[in-house]
Amino acid sequence: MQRNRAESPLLCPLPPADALQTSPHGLRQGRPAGRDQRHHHQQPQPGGAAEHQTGPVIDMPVPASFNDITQDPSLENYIGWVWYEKEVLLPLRWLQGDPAPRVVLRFGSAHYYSVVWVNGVQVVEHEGGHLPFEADISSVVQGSPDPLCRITVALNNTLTPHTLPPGSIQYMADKSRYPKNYFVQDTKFDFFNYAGIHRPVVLYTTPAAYIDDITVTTTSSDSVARVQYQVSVVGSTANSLSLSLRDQEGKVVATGDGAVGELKVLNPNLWWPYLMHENPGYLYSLEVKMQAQVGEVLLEDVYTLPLGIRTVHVTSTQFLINGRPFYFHGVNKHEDADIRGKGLDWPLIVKDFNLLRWLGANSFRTSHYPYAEEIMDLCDAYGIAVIDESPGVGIKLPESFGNKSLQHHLAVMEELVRRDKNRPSVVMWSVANEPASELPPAAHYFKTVIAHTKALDPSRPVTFVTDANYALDRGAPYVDVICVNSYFSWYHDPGHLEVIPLQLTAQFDNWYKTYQKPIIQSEYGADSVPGLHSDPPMMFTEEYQQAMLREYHSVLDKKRKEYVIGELIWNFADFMTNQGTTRVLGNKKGIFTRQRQPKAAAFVLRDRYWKIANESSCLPPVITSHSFYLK
Ligand code: BDP
Repeated sequence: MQRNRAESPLLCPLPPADALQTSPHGLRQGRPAGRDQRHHHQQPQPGGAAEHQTGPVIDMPVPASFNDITQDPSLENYIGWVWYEKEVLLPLRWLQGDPAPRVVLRFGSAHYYSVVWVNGVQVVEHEGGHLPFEADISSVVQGSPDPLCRITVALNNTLTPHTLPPGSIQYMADKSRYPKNYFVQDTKFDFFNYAGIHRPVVLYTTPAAYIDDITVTTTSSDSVARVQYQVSVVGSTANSLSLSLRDQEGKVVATGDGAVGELKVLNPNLWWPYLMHENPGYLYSLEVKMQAQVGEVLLEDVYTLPLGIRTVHVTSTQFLINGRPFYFHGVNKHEDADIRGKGLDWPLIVKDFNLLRWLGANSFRTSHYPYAEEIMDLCDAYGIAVIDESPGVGIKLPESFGNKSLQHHLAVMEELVRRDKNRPSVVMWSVANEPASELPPAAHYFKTVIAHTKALDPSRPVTFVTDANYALDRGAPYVDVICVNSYFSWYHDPGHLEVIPLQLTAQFDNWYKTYQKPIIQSEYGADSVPGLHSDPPMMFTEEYQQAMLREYHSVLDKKRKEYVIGELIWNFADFMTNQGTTRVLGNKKGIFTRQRQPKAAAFVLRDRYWKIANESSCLPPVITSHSFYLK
């Protein structure tokens, strides 16, 4: 469980789309020395951004990536320290009381390594983008005579062989070809390494004794469901806990007490994926109340958790949700858009969910890192099944399989599982994408990461996504579901659509014969530049993208009757990458453009996904009216 902005009336978000700044300062770039990866973890000096840093000062919106906000190409490709700063006034009631409330500063995510000060006092540092972190700032702000709270953030987007994702700095020493101190950041993944404070920053309070974590798992038979819960409290040993579970009409359907227990729900409304039931994404609401006597005072904390009742099982040929076979007909996505880069963008998020429903997609993979909690909330509510992927993308260098990297990967899985473990939409964890899993150390590495993830959450299957040869892959023995990426007639035999039936059939047969585990085609696709046409189809045209999809689909149609349990197109939408000779303003394998307009391939996929949904015994809710998502 991660407490977030929705829970507390005392919550005081820093204004979204406002600059984190002290007048008139916003974001500053660090010293060039800070760019050197050898100084990556050298602490920047505490204190204000304005006092300590060189470089231009820019008004910078939060949340957003900083890269595409200005006209300055050096900021677009900047590697190193940047500084954000903002002053906020805290309500006086947050600063007083006996005991005074606990004041927390929370970041939804910041890319990549962050150090945070409040009023010049360091309160937290955090390694890794894509996941939240927070600091208890009570002692700092409550000790101050002034309700003004100065928040200063130093952020460094340098990737090293031991970060997730990994990267390395290449120094170009040849003075005849490169300017002095020239370097580039090399990464082995195919998306632009946007950086900045990507998700909301909020301040919230809890009582001094508070609910720190809740874990729920659910099981069900036809007429009874059981919700196992575990609640942990911090700040008091003498406390009482009471729980009540309400249905969507607000009726209490089960109650419980104590830190560990089970709720019994008669005739439950199960959480079903979109297109598998006429009422997908059914969420109960679990209210957990804590009362604790601290000195003379009785403290009360309340946390309300949306809760979906569903089960997930994997057999050698099937993926079962609530005991029924589930076929993933979905997409791979990115957090990516014009101008804001990877910054959270509500209109874009809601647009994407409307497109997913239009498409008839019932699932996506969070390629290649955990997505914003706001996105995950909508997956829970709309019944979109999620393969929740860690930022383990581009693990290619031998040194990235060593103990230092492994320990960091385990820590990242802990953060991810803690954040998303209670989400019914999350049906599987993916620990990595396309690692060099044929290397000998990959065996120990993936065995350990997968075992650790299963220990953290025994209720879900675990996988990683591979593009290695079936006979050489050293991580595959440890996964529950084989997820394979392939680009026949694109990266292999470019232009030769006729090889697909043979090669794709062999791919599936080989993997299945070796492992007898169900298989997901976790990526396939072709770039297309919208508006480029040719007949017969040629690469990069809309016709070629359509034709390639159709070739894949005819093989998938045979294999989904056997052991193939899903297909996820690469990609939902075009997205930005590093510049390169194979990228025309980014990766163009989207079936939608970056601005979310359909290419011809979107209609091919839409026909297919609705056909698959209608074939099953499920009841597809055809969208006939518009409902608005209000938050
Ligand atoms: C796959 C990667 C994905 C890339 C895609 C491509 O998993 O991140 O964007 O190839 O090249 O191998 O389009």
